[in-house]
Amino acid sequence: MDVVTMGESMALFTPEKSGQLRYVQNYSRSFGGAESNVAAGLAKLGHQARWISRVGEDEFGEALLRFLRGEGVDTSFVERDPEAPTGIYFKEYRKAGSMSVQYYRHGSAASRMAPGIVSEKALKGASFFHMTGITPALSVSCREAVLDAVKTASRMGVRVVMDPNLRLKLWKKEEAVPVLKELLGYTDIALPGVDDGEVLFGTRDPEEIGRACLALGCHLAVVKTGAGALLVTETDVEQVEGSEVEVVDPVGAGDAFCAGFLSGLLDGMTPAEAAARGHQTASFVVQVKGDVEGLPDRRELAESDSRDVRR
Ligand code: KDG
Repeated sequence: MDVVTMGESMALFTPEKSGQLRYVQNYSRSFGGAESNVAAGLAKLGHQARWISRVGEDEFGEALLRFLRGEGVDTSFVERDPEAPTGIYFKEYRKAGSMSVQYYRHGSAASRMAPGIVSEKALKGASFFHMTGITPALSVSCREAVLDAVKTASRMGVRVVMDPNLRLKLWKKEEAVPVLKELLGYTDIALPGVDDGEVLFGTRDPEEIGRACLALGCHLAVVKTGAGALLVTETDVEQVEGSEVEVVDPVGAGDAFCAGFLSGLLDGMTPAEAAARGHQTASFVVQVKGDVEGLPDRRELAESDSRDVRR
């Protein structure tokens, strides 16, 4: 296995038209979840990716697993829960150029993940363990499960990658900040956005955000600024520019960036080259509606390499 990740994925309902959901009758159903989006992105680029979670013993759970397996993701460590459902979420396109999400995930199967779900067996041989700040927001047992997972990964020498992915719809800032900082303490590579940095460290300055991550124990911070990323280590600060593309649906951009970035590292690239691949991967995803459907394969990535990526 190259990368192991854990987190919740949900059935995603996208309305056929814009406006408040009360006026929408028809939706298309797909799937989304930050960590499985990363796994799907890596698998599509030819890497071995395992996603660990808990899904309901229901039709959405079944369809979600079939979808991810179809994308090439290993789901052999996913638990099924006969008593709790697979979560669902809706997108709402209310104003031009903006979108909001409505979650129906409280008490979901994934919210019942508990310590031990990411076992040594599941992590054996992995280069990276990836997690996000969404999982600890789901429940106390999920919080304990992520902490247990990062401790196990660190003990085994598996590099821990964290996207703080702060979701203030799921928990309050006061609750989130200490938990995310504790997790950053077990993290080798942090991938915060500027919005995460503002809440976590009270600054939107990418370099200050990067330095704050290093102060907590990270070895590399890749701070996503929207237009590019700033890579911060103890000895270096490096800016990597992204390419400009028309954004159809921004959800999943950070996950695609992470998939492309880890793909680059797995291919032996430098962190800056890997971040350029991260941008490239993200630029595909945002041009398609859906959290993962726009992810590129190797051929598309190679074609766009020679075209529109500024490094
Ligand atoms: O990063 C994209 C995710 O936010 C999306 O796929 C759904 O996991 C999700 C969430 O919690 O919002």
